[in-house]
Amino acid sequence: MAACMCGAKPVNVIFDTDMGNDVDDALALVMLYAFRESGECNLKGILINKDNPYAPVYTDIIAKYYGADSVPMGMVEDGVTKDPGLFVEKISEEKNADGSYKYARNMDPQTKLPSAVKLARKIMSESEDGGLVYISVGFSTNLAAIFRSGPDELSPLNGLELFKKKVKYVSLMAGNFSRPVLDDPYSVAPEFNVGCDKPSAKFVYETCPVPMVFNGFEIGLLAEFPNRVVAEELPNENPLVESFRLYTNGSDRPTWDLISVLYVFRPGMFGLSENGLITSSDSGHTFYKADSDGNRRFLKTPDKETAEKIKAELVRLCTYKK
Ligand SMILES: [Ca+2]
Repeated sequence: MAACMCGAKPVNVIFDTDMGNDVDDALALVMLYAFRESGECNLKGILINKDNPYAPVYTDIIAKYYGADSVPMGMVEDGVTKDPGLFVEKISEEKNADGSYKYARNMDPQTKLPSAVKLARKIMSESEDGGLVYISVGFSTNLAAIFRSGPDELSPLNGLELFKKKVKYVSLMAGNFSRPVLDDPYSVAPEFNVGCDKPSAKFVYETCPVPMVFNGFEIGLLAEFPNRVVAEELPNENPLVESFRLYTNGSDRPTWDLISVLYVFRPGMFGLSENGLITSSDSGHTFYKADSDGNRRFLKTPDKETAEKIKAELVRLCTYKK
């Protein structure tokens, strides 16, 4: 695989995650490290949109384990989901018998990180035009704040102008675009990433100045990440192993966030809807309307055979040997 990528330019990525609300964010991040290793990805920054101080600490632990802790991180301001969830605090606080931390890290919950907006503006101001792909696998809190940001010492452009100039497209996990839900959006509860920060989602889907590719709730359900692979194929000292156990209690887990990463690097594995408009309501439900002038699309539900291929590729990437 690496050989056929020779000469191809790596994709410059900003990764925006609610790390800690589900274990798929951690697996999605490991995929980015796999693509970094194969020369396909240049991970420019990680933005945290879960507003708990252990979210960045845990992210740093994963980064350090994979030797990628030089990637800068930015933190959400006034974000949602302030609870630690099931694993980020536990993994961060776990100690050895001698009192040292079980998992190495460069920071603690008191470490002051730049705001996600500042870091995003810095990365964008240093990027070539159209040179970035933005992957969003949590809430739209940071995106909304970036869009609303004004000119600063980093760029005379406001957030929307800067984003339009520097970002090629957004790949995001959000909403639900299965056939029955497209026909009756109110038949299901709002998807988590939309429902937790409804005003930001609504604003971002309406105003995002570049194309957006939505990966709906229905896709990740079709390719569950096998618990067996994590338990048996990853070394025990990998923090993912314990995280997966704490979160899933031994079950397989849908690959929601992993799909949005995979699309960026393996677009040929997915079918896309026609261009259209995607909006969300005050209630957090998502709507699609075909429109040749629109630049929002969603991933089509893959058939069973394709879903198996997607799953195999996700497993291969998440078990790469660093
Ligand atoms: Ca997530």
